[in-house]
Amino acid sequence: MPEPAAPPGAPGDSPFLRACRGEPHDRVPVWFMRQAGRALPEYRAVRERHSFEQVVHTPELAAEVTLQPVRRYRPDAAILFSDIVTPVQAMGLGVTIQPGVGPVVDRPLRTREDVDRLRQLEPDVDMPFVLKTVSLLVAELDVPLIGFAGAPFTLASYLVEGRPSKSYTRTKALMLSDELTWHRLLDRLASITIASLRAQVARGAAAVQLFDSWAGALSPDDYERAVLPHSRRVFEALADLEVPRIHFGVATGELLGLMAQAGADIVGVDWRVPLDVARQRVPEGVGPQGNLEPAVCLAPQPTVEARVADVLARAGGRPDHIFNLGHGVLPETDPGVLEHVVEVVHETGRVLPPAAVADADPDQVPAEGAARG
Ligand code: 1CP
Repeated sequence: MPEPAAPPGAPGDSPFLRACRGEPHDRVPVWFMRQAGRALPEYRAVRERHSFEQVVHTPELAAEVTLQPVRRYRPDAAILFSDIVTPVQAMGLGVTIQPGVGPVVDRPLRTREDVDRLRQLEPDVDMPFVLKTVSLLVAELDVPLIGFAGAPFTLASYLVEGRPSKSYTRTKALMLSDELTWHRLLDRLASITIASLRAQVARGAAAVQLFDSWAGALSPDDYERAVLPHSRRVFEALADLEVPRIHFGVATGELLGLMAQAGADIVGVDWRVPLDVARQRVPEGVGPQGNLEPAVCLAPQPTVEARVADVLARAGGRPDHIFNLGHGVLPETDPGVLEHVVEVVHETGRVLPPAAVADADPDQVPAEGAARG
């Protein structure tokens, strides 16, 4: 029997899950991408004693690091501490996470023969430590746990380049020169991602986020032809689990409509597109997540508060908005500022009742007073 989707400590009527479903709730939910690690001194203390891989491979440590930001910031959701390359690393593909760099691959995948080295992921055999972490967290948390995985394109960018890239030259060269190998690679990565996400949900992850962080490097045409079918397959393969699905990428302003077509319930928006504009680019029924510019958290408090108010106003009090940063927490951020952002969102964010949403003009950014109720 599959385990229940909603963890015992995180009821299905939590503000985060209700917002994912577009249902009325009493406060604007907020969490931060990359809320674990990075800015937290208690994370750095763990990392002084253990490598990143040791933390991820030791369920008690990974659970502890996931809980650290939840204790401090009191967000409405936790996100599993792991990495998008963890599944392929666990399959023995020769990936290391280098401090200050990111994922580095011993033998990058660039030919049809290389791609054939990618087998299917068996989550229980390959990454039991991740699943144990999920189980520990679900037993401990009183907010929903978000499981996550890398989207086929973003994973491919690491595996083909061999390391973090700014231009994705080799990835694009493969995509544009050998369609058969490209689709074979993305198809295999989609299967790995599906297996990983399904296993996380089976252990109690209450929602999933697919990170296509670097999809914004593509033109809409290339995205639609070479990437969208694979991301769509991921979302379709999760539909029967009935957990909310979030789809996020950076610099994806021109892709938001196409990304929404992949089938997620919520589309993450980076800080480059105002939320009210983003809403016009996605169909009714797909909610926005975002989108405070992460660098705003380095500014003085009045600026932080004004920018939080602006995001809330542009969200218009609609019940399907999840407050987040437009990308991950910057390492320089003072954790106290994130704590304050959560308080301000909870205290000043207002969720309109369904009747008021129906009356609201979607093209109109409400005055600040209206958003603050
Ligand atoms: O809240 C959290 O921090 C949760 C854990 C988490 C998540 C959700 C980590 C830990 N990584 C991720 C996802 C991830 N990893 C993404 C998608 C999110 C995003 O867009 O930021 C990406 C692109 C990666 C790849 C990756 N892993 C990078 C980026 C490299 C680049 O291309 O610029 C880096 C630096 C890593 C290593 C990593 N992952 C996580 C941490 C805390 C670290 C740093 C390791 C350390 O402590 O030394």
